Amino acid sequence: VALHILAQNASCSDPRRVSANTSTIDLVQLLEWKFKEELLNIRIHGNPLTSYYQLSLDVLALCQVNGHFSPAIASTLLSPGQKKYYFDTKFSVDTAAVSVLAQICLLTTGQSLPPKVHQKIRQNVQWLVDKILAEKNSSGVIGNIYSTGLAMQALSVSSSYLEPGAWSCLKTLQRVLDEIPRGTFNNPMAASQILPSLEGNSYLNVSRLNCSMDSGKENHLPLPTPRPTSSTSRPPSISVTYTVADGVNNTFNDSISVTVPQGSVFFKVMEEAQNKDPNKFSFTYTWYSWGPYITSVRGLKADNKKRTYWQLLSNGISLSKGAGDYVVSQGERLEVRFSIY
Ligand code: B12
Ligand SMILES: *[C@@H]1O[C@H](CO)[C@@H](O)[C@H](O)[C@H]1NC(C)=O
Ligand SMILES: *[C@@H]1O[C@H](CO)[C@@H](O)[C@H](O)[C@H]1NC(C)=O
Ligand SMILES: *[C@@H]1O[C@H](CO)[C@@H](O)[C@H](O)[C@H]1NC(C)=O
Ligand SMILES: *[C@@H]1O[C@H](CO)[C@@H](O)[C@H](O)[C@H]1NC(C)=O
Ligand SMILES: *[C@@H]1O[C@H](CO)[C@@H](O)[C@H](O)[C@H]1NC(C)=O
Ligand SMILES: *[C@@H]1O[C@H](CO)[C@@H](O)[C@H](O)[C@H]1NC(C)=O
Repeated sequence: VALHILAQNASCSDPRRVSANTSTIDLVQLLEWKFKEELLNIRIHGNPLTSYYQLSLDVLALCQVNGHFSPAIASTLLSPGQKKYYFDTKFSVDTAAVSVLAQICLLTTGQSLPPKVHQKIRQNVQWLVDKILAEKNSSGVIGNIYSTGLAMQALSVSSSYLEPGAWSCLKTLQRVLDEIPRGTFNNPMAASQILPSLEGNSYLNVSRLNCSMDSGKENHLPLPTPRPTSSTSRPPSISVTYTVADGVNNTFNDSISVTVPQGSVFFKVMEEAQNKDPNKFSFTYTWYSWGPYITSVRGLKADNKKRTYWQLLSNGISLSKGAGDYVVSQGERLEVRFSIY
């Protein structure tokens, strides 16, 4: 809902009056309600229904459209914390970046904050900015390449929290530009998260658009006609090892050798294994905007309440792409491992 509010806003359409079939929906009211449900769940169970990434999106969207919520509660919600900003032991740059955007919005949007709240938010942002910077490597990547776009947005709106010379925006930008022709951002979601920072924008610019510039104009985006893929010869086959393992309770760990056409993705390997031996290698998935998300393997289901998920690995290293995008190569040792985040 938060993402839809931002999208409606960016399209110069009112998120409080979205026409849906014959009626209209108030997305802002809907998000206010969902946000309350999240706060309630945290009070009762100590954890959100979704994640702190999504809570940050909530605050960002509600702040942008002047929705009804308490900045004081938001400042406590987004304060430093292991459970909030880490998956297992790994700091989540993505989560921190959206949290910074949300809190810079709180600091810069119209309504004046009580001094204590103002100061708390400033402290939160400082902690987050320092943590984000600590995840930067010498080539300019911040976290991994898919968190870099969000990190750029966060750092560009919080420049007053950075020591001079602490971050070279140009170097990061150059690194991102180098990755584009390699197809790194071919996934539409990956593209959508990298684009704003390439145009000097952040999600905070969404509510500052001049919509009167758009009125009366028809939008005709020229869409490229897809070129027919001229693959005449069949690609050669490659073989990989595929393992399914319960890394939580160690109840199983089975491997199989699978042959797939060169250029196949991880998902294809999983399908082949499932065909060969459904008892051991069956799996289910849910389709998200990022692609297929693996929800269960061999009947063992991922469960957010227990913080379990099916992790994808190659040669023992966690992948930064999903099963639908990761292209496998000859001799690779692939694994899906039931893990805790
Ligand atoms: C939270 C999160 C998770 C949680 C999801 C559960 C939860 N508690 O919410 C956990 C830790 C389990 C997770 C797992 C994975 N994730 Co993740 N995740 C995120 C994060 C930080 C936020 C997603 C979100 O809430 N979006 C907002 C909501 C509104 O959008 P949504 O699409 O409905 O969100 C759901 C899906 O995105 C899904 N999901 C989460 N991650 C992934 C990854 C893939 C490939 C798919 C298809 C779906 C998916 O879970 C979300 C919650 O229900 C994003 C960061 C980002 N920049 O987007 C990374 C991100 C999407 N994940 C990523 C990756 C790589 C993975 C893994 C493949 C890692 C791995 N090696 O195993 C696995 C998925 C494996 C599988 N089973 O298929 C990458 C994707 C990059 C890419 N090019 O595809 C991102 C961008 C992080 C990054 N910077 O690398 N993830
Ligand atoms: C739209 O409204 C009609 C009439 O109320 C209903 O039959 C139809 O299922 C609705 N469609 C959707 C997509 O909600
Ligand atoms: C920086 O991180 C990226 C993505 O994780 C990686 O590909 C690259 O090799 C790293 N560069 C250096 C110099 O460590
Ligand atoms: C986005 O907003 C910032 C801050 O108001 C401004 O400096 C920047 O120029 C805006 N970006 C664009 C592309 O207009
Ligand atoms: C918005 O754009 C219109 C049309 O170009 C212009 O007349 C108006 O001054 C702009 N408003 C702002 C606030 O920039
Ligand atoms: C399963 O076995 C493989 C091969 O021996 C090993 O590489 C992998 O780490 C194991 N996985 C787990 C979760 O124990
Ligand atoms: C691991 O096994 C224990 C004991 O059988 C069980 O209580 C727990 O739910 C299992 N963990 C997961 C994540 O399934």
